[in-house]
Amino acid sequence: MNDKQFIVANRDTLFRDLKDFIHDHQSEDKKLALMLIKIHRFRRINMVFGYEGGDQVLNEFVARLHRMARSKDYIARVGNSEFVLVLPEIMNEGHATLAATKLQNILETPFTINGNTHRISASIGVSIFPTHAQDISELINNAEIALVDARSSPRLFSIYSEKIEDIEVYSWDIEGELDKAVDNDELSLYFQPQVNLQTGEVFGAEALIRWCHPEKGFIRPDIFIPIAEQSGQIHKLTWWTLNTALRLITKWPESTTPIKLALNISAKVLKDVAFVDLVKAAQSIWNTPRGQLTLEITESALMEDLTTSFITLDELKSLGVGISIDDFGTGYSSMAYFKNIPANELKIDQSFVFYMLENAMDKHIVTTIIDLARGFNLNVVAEGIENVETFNVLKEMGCNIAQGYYLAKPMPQDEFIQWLKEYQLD
Ligand code: G
Ligand code: G
Ligand code: MN
Repeated sequence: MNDKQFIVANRDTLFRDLKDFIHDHQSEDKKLALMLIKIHRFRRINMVFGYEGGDQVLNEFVARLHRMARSKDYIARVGNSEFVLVLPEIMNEGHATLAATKLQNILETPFTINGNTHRISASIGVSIFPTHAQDISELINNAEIALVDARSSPRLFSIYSEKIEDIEVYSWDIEGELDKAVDNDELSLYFQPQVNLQTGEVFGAEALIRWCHPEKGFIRPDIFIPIAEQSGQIHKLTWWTLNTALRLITKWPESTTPIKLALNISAKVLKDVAFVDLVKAAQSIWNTPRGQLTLEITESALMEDLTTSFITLDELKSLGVGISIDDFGTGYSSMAYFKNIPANELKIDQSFVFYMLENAMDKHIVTTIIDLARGFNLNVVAEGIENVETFNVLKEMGCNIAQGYYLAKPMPQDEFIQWLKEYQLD
């Protein structure tokens, strides 16, 4: 661990110094790159390791950044887990790409926090003066647009271009297009299987919404769901998902124990007083057997308004609907409320499952959640299982349901039915 403290500018000094940088570059034939770096899941690092652990990561990150940077480069911390690296006097975009690649490489070595190794990932958005921007605010703005794009790029890195801006949220009317999407049949549901870890039987499937826009291609739910939540379109979407899913499952092959269906429900919808009636109506339209439908609610959504959500969840339970707490372990729940939680399932957040074999702390969290679930007689789903080793260890740990790419990726209805048939033959 490196305990040397490096000098890092803050947001205010960055703005001041950028003025000088831009001024210097105006007269010359040189370019300047602004890289916006966002460390992922930093909140979780703070939660698991405390602020001291979080600070250890930041110090080490800055130390590595200093080691890779040229002496004329400039580093600033602009948010909790956001940094800016200014690369003055570069000749072309290639230099920025090189720097971003180097940056991703220095993150490949795990970080040590309180003696535990931990992997850190970050997205990088780049914008170049004067190629992409004429002033500071445009430069930063375009780096932010690139940062959004970076999250879905293979190397978690993106350089601003008008094309990106075009597909990113900023410049087109997602809200308007989303309204049409429902009517134009652009939405579909994919299903990802869940298997009983102890018996090997199929337990159920999680339905995941997909939007294929005729011109823009696939648009990720992490982009359009938050917009739908803000605009209120989430209610229409939820009604669509509920009905589509319950209609589709009537075509699933018969099996000895009915295959459960899990749907994601956003916090916004949970607060809607009419929601319970909608679920009731959809179940009666499609004749859904009691116990087949499970609703996944994120732990953080639940925590937003405990009293109201507990009442709603109790009403849903009385309709024979299962309640699963999604992304469990990331939402700061306390034992005080846990004993009354109206749920029958916990879903361990995939970030804990990904590295549980190499990270003792992650494994410890997984064990704790499994024990907690058993103590309260709840099902426990591990999602994000990507290999057989993780699958086997979870089985030994007494986890009861598995979900992840190791078993299957989310699939369209026809493929899912095919998968079921083949799986059940084995
Ligand atoms: O399937 P994918 O990994 O792209 O999903 C990204 C996120 O979008 C996940 O957090 C998932 O829970 C959420 N999501 C997927 N489908 C739905 C849906 O139908 N409704 C809501 N509210 N969220 C969904
Ligand atoms: O937030 P929520 O738990 O609903 O997110 C579910 C998302 O996780 C789905 O979109 C699905 O595509 C994704 N997912 C499921 N299993 C795996 C896995 O094994 N690896 C990765 N990387 N993602 C997964
Ligand atoms: Mn989910």
